Amino acid sequence: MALTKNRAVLAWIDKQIELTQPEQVVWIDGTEEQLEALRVQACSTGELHKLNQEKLPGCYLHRSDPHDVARVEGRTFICCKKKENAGPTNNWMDPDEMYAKLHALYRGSMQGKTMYVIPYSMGVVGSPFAKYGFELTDSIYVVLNMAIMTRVGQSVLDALGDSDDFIKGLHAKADLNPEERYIVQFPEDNTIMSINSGYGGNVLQGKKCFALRIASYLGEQEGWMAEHMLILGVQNPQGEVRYISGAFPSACGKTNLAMLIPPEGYQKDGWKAWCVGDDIAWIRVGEDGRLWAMNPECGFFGVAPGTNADSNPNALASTQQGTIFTNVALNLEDNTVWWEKMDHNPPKNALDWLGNPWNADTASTHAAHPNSRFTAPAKNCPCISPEFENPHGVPLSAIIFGGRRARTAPLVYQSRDWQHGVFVGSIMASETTAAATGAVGVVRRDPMAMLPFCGYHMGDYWHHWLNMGDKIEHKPKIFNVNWFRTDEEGHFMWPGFGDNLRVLEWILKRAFDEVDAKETEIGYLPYPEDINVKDLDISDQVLESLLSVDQALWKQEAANIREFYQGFNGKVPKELWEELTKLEQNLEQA
Ligand code: GTP
Ligand code: SPV
Ligand code: MN
Repeated sequence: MALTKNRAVLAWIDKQIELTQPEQVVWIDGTEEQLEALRVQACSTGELHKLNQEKLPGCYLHRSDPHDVARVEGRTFICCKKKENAGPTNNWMDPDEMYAKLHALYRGSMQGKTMYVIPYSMGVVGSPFAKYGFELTDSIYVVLNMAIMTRVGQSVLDALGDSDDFIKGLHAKADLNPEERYIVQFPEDNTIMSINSGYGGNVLQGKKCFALRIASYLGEQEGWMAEHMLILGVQNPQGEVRYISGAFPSACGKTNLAMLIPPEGYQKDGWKAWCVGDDIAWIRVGEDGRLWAMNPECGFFGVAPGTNADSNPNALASTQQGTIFTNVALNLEDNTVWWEKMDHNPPKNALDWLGNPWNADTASTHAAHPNSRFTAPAKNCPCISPEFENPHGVPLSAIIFGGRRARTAPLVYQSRDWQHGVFVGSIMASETTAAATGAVGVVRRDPMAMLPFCGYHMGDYWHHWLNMGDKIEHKPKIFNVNWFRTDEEGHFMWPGFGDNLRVLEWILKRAFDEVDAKETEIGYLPYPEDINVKDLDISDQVLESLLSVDQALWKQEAANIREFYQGFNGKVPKELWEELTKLEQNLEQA
């Protein structure tokens, strides 16, 4: 039975029922009883596998279709009326044409199935900054994941009341045909439609589809920002907590940085780190003239491989209860999960992510898929910030951009000012990862880590960043970091993970004018002695190399940026062209 009298909601849902023809419709009220009944049902059909409830209470394993294991950027569309408003970095189709195509695919696709109606909120329900949406889906896996990642159920309907301000989302697994897979955003209609996938960012619509693609468009209209950013609080020995947000491309370290554990020496001195968010930030100018960031999600959809007691103990702890694992290996010894680098004790009797027998002694393939994930409730995280549920979010002192670059980008540098900072974000580049289908390890430009997530023209998005700068009285300082520099032999030169706090310390000192820096062609770099390397096994030579600017590489970089900018049909803001020219001149004069 419908859980609301909202006419706009009911009228829209009726149309989707008529289109997809489900056998029955079930409204998700958000109660534990209902969710538990769905888990039981999913286990009975094999959609979920119940794990060892003593070791992993409330935890389940799901295997997606082997051809449906990552976001599909080539099949993701922004359908606005004018093609030029989607810009050169998005796939576009005329909305009418796309609706016609999709309606043909959705027609009758839920026959004999149940349609679940998920009312969900991005942000704390009732917060002035929360936004509400519905996802209609034929997948219990989607329902259970959305119930971890977002706030779902009756409270959302009550908060929405009879308003027609909601996001309309329809998802059908259909027959999972990759050739007919579509992830489509209609920003002008507040509408999301995804079909023929059952995986991650393709179908958990609150995440990338709504909280980034649609929300970035709304942000431009309404004067705020939706960004692919983690949010972290760093508490110094004086007890002050200073907040940082950071944009890194998919599988480039947001979850890890967000849950950072300070190195031992720092802990002894009283440093602490608090996680506010690990993937998405909604950012506004506060009445106090500072920039405030909130995390619209309430769970983590994190990369499993590489997560372990050394690299990210907080993430590991977050997955010990109430978690859904997707495409990891099943350890048959004790009915628990395993993935690459989880520990030094890989199972000999396991099923790999495909469900095939796997033995560490003889295997020549991965046990877990490289993009296997955990969906864990944020409240499980030992370092979750006391401000996590603050509807206003937290005030930002610094914004960092970063990517995976074997060369070129130094460990850290600071932009000269907001405009230069926007330039630094716009020229971000990173090696591609398994988070999206396609080649891995290829360097591509990924401005602000938003290349796959910006719901409108990237040039207009850069204008929006510049305009926001004019509205912020107390601007956060903007930095770029790179944890992924490698030496001649391909080894990482910087230890990374918890030791990244050493770089954050410098960043926050710069944000509060507490330390000097060296002016270079690309911006301000630390003097090597200002990066605390106490207890680290790193030579002066390596540190110096991490903090150097390679002229030849940067000249190539500048030429490549010029070419990149030329692909934006004249929509790159003149301020960014000026910054590029300045960079080229600086490199010429050096
Ligand atoms: P999405 O969820 O796809 O947006 O990814 P993310 O940005 O949250 O990336 P995540 O923190 O899950 O890290 C992805 C991979 O990068 C993992 O394999 C990590 O082990 C690795 N990684 C993260 N931080 C560091 C670091 O500081 N140094 C090194 N060398 N690797 C890191
Ligand atoms: C990413 O790819 O940036 C993710 C995972 O956070 S997904 O939800 O699949 O987009
Ligand atoms: Mn992400």
